[in-house]
Amino acid sequence: MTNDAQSQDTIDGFHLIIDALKLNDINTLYALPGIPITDFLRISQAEGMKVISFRHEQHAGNAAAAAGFLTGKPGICFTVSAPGFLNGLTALANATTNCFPMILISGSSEREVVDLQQGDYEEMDQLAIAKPLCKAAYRVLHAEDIGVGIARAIRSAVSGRPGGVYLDLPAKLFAQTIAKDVGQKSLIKVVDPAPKQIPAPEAVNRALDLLKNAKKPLVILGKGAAYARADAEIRKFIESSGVPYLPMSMAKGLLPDNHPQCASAARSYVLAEADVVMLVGARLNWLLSHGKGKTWGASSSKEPTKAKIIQVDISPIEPDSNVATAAPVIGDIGSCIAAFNSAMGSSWNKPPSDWTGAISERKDKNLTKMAETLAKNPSPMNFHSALNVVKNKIKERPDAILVNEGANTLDFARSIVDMYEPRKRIDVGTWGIMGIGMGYAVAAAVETGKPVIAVCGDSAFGFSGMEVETICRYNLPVCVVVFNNNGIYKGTDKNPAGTDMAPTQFVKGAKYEMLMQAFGGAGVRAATPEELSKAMDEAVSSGRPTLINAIIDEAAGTESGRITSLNPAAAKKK
Ligand code: ADP
Ligand code: TPW
Ligand code: MG
Repeated sequence: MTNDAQSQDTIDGFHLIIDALKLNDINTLYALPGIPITDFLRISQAEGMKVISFRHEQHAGNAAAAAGFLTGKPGICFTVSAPGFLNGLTALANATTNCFPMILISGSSEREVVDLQQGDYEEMDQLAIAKPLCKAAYRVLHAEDIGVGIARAIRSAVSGRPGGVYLDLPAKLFAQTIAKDVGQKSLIKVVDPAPKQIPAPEAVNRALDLLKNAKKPLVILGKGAAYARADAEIRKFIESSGVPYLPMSMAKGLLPDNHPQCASAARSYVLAEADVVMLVGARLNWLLSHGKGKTWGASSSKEPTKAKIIQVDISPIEPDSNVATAAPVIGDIGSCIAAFNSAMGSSWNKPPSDWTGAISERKDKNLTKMAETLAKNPSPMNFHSALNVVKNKIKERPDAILVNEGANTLDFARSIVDMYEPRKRIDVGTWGIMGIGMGYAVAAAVETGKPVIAVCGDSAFGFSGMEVETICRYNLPVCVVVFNNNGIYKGTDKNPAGTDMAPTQFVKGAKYEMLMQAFGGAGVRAATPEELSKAMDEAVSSGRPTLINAIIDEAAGTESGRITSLNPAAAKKK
């Protein structure tokens, strides 16, 4: 048999991996090439896959995670062995923490050499290292198992509580060949990868009884509710129940932030006062003060809320994680909320008007106060006057995706910039992690084709700043707005010893716009709201990669944004 005849009858690992992914409607790879995956990426591209090649694996991983959240399919990141794998691991762990489905697929060195620790090129027992940091981890050694490996990874990433999955592919696997018909038969199209999970009727009724008898009910929508894509059912439930709701940051826009029942502008009041709180795809973690303390109207930091908790979540072990849960409702949010909607019937009484009235009163007062602050035009700009511009842009383009990271830049944007459509805001998430900016922005542009506005603190931007080259290379419609206050939180810290600059300070007057110019994109300095507005308009209408260096008063920020109290020194002062 000639070589040609042989290759017609056989199929190699490269093609089996590509075919297995394609069979499951996965057509985009976020990656960084090198041994042993360079050829794999070349062949993938030749076979029609979209391959987005990054400058650092962490951002390829973050892109895959954001793709997972935005599409509901696992985002795929490919890395090289040891150092590349480790660079991608932060993103895998972050995706798992955020409940985003992604698969980190990494090439690895040969098992025989790794296991005997004989010092292979980039030797590392990657599977063992990944395992505690993700939802599931698998390794494929034989070409005939590629189909099963990819199928298991997909199902693990998206079923139940979504999360990150690691798939280890030793270098030898790629070039292994098997008979073509055997190979093709070994591939699996995953049927119903994220099956519905129907809640028990008694759990639904228990929760509804609580909600019905509440004097001061409150719903909290989290990013799990945004991820669930049950937008119409959720809106129907909120509107027909009449219960006020608070969106967590990535649930903003699930219902428009200017909805009359949105209680964001009276957040402290509703959390402290509510007597029944229904969590929908939101954990009672640090972002909600663990359900304890002053935030919840309790007298000490260890005292739990007096509110009765209803928790709608797909994870059966999430209830009672921080305070007692009176009514757990376990199932997928779409099925749970649909069950609520049908069990509520037509005789549902809306919450008492003294509760909704008191909320409206506070909202009006706070919104008026905020409008006054936003209308001020200080020089240099502060967070408020610059974010007022971003607020107006998102109002004009509610379909744009807002990526947001930083401390003050994040906290202020979260409360000032209203969102109007679901899954349009992606940010630092559960960990409050810096460095997601450019990876998320790339994925948002690639997956949605919509304009992307990335509002990043100058420190936050620095973590992924080199990816502006990636943005230019793929000519993505991304407008990065760097909130440049010369540092972390502020630019005004002093080093008491008077030698080096303080650890939170950066070079003053840095020209971040030049970074984008270096790769052929547009770079603009904006020192006033007018300049910022004009530059953002141009960026969004042209779709050209743009970086706007927005000059913010270096004294305007607060230490750690809104979480100053978590600093150990602050705890000491208490
Ligand atoms: P936030 O940070 O917005 O408060 P979290 O990440 O803390 O949100 O919580 C998200 C929750 O949503 C997790 O507990 C997760 O199990 C849950 N979740 C994710 N997807 C679904 C789904 N489809 N159905 C039900 N619960 C879900
Ligand atoms: C991976 C700690 C939290 S916020 C922040 C850091 C370094 C930067 C804040 O400065 P920035 O924003 O972005 O300029 P602003 O507007 O307040 O000036 N490493 C990681 N994640 C986190 N969260 C940190 C460090 C941190
Ligand atoms: Mg800063």
